[in-house]
Amino acid sequence: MSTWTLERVVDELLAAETERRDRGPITDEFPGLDIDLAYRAQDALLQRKLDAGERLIGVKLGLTSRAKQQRMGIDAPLTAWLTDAMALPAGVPAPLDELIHPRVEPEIVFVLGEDLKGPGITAARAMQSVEAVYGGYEIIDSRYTDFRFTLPDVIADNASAGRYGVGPVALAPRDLDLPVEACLVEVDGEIVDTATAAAVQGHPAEALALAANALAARGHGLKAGWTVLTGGITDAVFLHPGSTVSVHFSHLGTVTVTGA
Ligand code: 0L1
Ligand code: MG
Repeated sequence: MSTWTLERVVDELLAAETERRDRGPITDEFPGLDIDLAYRAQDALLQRKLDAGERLIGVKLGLTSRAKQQRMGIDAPLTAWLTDAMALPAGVPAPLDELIHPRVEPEIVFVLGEDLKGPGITAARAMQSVEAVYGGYEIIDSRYTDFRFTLPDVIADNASAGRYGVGPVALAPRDLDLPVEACLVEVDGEIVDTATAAAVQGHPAEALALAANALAARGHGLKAGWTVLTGGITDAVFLHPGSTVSVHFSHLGTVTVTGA
């Protein structure tokens, strides 16, 4: 008989994170971890972090671009939570001694000026709730060995959340043609990838609408002031000690992170 419970899923993922050790996919041992249970585990994992003093500051989407879906072999987007402990201020090196096998990916980041709750949210309606658009990055750090997981595994693991940072430029949505906003990813000065924000669901506002509608189905809404990471635009690159990843956006400036 399976000894797996929702609480054990959360315990194992939190232990992997705090002890910096990766593990096999939980679904290998617990096939009963379906999408519904995985989101309940994600919520319970968030609650543990809030109980420990972290603050909920937004949401992040995962697997919203074809580049990410193809790399991970999963063709469905997912939502996850952002807490203040994940924010890396500009110029602060990424704490590699707190991470397992971090990878960096460029993201379009929204800050909301008003609450947004589904159902029935369209991309146009979602965009009305956006106060500012930033170029940013996410450091993903799956708790699973070699980033090998199924959709329920990665949902329970809060979409591989590690750290994130935002660039120096904030633009109002009306001042940007977002789908054609380009980004260029450099590792130690070498260009490794390029894409435009249209890679994210055709328009990152589609990802925001998706989040609002998916969260509403679970009884949640997005709040004014929250940060929303709309999902990796390109594949993610490993962040090694002493190495610097820079993302140059065409209108949203440059954001840089170095592995400490
Ligand atoms: O580890 C992963 O790649 C899953 C999270 C995806 C994050 C993203 O697409 O932004
Ligand atoms: Mg991401």
